[in-house]
Amino acid sequence: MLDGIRDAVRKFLGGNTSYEVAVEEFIKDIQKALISSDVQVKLVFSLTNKIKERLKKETPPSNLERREWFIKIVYDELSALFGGDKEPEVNPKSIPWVIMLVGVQGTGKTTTAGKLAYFYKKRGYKVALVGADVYRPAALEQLQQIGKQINVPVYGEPGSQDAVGIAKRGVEKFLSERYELVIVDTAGRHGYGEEVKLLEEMKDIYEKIKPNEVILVIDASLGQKAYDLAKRFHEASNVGSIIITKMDGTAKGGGALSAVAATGAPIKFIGVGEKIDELEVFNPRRFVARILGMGDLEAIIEKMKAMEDYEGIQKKMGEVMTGKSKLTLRDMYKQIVAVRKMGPLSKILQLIPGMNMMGDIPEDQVKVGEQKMQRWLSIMNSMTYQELDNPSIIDKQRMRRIAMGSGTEVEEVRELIEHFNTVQRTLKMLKRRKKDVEKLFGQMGG
Ligand SMILES: Nc1nc2c(ncn2[C@@H]2O[C@H](COP(=O)(O)OP(=O)(O)OP(=O)(O)O)[C@@H](O)[C@H]2O)c(=O)[nH]1
Ligand SMILES: [Mg+2]
Repeated sequence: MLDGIRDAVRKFLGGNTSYEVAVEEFIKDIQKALISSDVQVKLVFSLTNKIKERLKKETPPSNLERREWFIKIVYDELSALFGGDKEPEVNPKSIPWVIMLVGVQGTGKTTTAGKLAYFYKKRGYKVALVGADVYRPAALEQLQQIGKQINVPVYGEPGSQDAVGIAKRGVEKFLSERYELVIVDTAGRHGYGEEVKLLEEMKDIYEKIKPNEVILVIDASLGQKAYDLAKRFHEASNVGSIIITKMDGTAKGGGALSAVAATGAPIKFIGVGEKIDELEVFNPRRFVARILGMGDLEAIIEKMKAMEDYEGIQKKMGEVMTGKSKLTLRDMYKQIVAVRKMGPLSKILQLIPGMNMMGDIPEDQVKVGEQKMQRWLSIMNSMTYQELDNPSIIDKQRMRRIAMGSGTEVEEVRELIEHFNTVQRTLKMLKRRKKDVEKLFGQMGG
């Protein structure tokens, strides 16, 4: 999925087919990528239909290209499915608050019970745990160990087979002791009759303890099965929220989308590791970016735009190296502006095909700090066109004038010019490696 979507975005933004054809193709690519990442087919189509509809109804803002705008719509709609810009409310709506965790075996219920206890304890709540799993060997010991680690009491009845009774007695005990948050861990397997029995038991516990909130715990790698599974748990116990575990181990998580659709419940947390503090409050946009494998999509959109400017500059550099044109401070000005938009130069170089060949240029030779860039831009703004196009005419007197005009020091003006000379030398050095360079600029269409 990661590569699928990323490739689709690249293809879409960089393609030379007509916009209409590209959109059709891009939508198909997205559908394919989502379906292969276990998002339910029905859901994928309702999503893409919505996107198509917006595409017809709306017009892009003037500062965005149509294609970029389209990508933004895709990102928005996908994020909207998960709650959009809202982070979920995770604090209990009232006190006391009883949480019951449900989910199939091995998804991480017990671990998550501990993580939640720790999370809320740190927020100042008086928290307790109840171990109502009587089927998994050593389930109670597992929970007790976690409880001990975070100093939270655990109720359990060793040897008992009465899961419903344990849950009820545990909750009652802690509520009578004025605990504010009671978290009940349940079984993920059942000795006899498996799933049907398990769901019956969940229903039973649910009705006896009347929790304020049932949280469905699902594993990020669950996939297509998530929809039906979530639906069945929802019917048994009225799922109120969802926690996706093991987000650290997979780039998938498409099943999460299906679980949300099946229950109408929001995702509250994601588990990102086995340790007690590896639980994050769910953030829809970050999550979508994560399952899409695109980092921060909005930043990418901006970078892609800056990349075009940058490639224009690179083309110019290519011309400079082949002697077709001369390097000027104007080029460097543009370069600095583009680089500032794009982030660290080393990262940018990796983004441009063929650029890794330049890997042996010392990093600090091309690295310029953010603050310095800002001052250099001011300096260049105080230069005449003549000076920008032909920096060698800048003598001491001109330096003084430029420094005054830009509110900087003569030393800084000198430094800028020295940097310019270094860049020029670097380009000459690259020129000597003509073969590499030709290959490089050939690839970039320069
Ligand atoms: N990497 C990773 N592992 C996790 C995460 N959450 C749980 N695990 C691991 O998943 C395994 C199963 O976790 P449990 O908490 O025992 O799962 P369970 O749902 O209680 O299992 P049953 O009691 O058998 O139903 C353990 O090895 C956990 O350490 C997570 O967010 N990331
Ligand atoms: Mg367990």
